[in-house]
Amino acid sequence: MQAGLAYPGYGTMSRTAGNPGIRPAGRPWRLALLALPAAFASVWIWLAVAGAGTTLARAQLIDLQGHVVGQVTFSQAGGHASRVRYSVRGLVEGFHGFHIHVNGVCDAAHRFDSVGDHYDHAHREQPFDGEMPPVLVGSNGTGSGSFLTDRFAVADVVGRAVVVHAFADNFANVPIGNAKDQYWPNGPKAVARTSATGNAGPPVACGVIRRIR
Ligand SMILES: [Cu+2]
Repeated sequence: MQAGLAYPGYGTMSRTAGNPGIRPAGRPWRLALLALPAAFASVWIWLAVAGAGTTLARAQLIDLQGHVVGQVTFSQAGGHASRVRYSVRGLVEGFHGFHIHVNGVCDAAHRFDSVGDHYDHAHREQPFDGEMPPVLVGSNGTGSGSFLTDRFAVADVVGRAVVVHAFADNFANVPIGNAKDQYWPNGPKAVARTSATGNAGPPVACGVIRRIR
């Protein structure tokens, strides 16, 4: 007999030993099997109808070899807010800067230089509007996430590029040090790197944001 699993308040539960007293025989059980998928289907239909009027855009991410490595969707979430969902694969483990850049051109042959500056409606430097929470890639090379941002509406970013950078974004938090091999607070080297990419390094994945609804 397999050892049971003890949970507070639930007594002892076993993975193998069923309780014949709780399984109804015959038709009621079959009806339950039919009702469950129907309930799921109705929820999905309701979600589809509820979201039918919202602007939706999608970007397929490619890497520097042109291989598809993920997808990002942008859905209008009311007012000026957007819901961003992403999934990536085949990337290096760790945090990666995740940005909207102004040009919707992903030229892998030229290391995605084609994406141009960061998107910001007021042409600020950091924090710019297209600076999003970082992508966290696990040890198996995949990552996924979802967040809400009011920095842009979906229509603002359609036709632009979403970029995953090689390294983490420092969000303008420049390390303070005074040794020669460290950044100096507000020193030209620190400011230049932070302004360019949040010190996130070059793009490693890129996708053009296209409206699909
Ligand atoms: Cu960037």
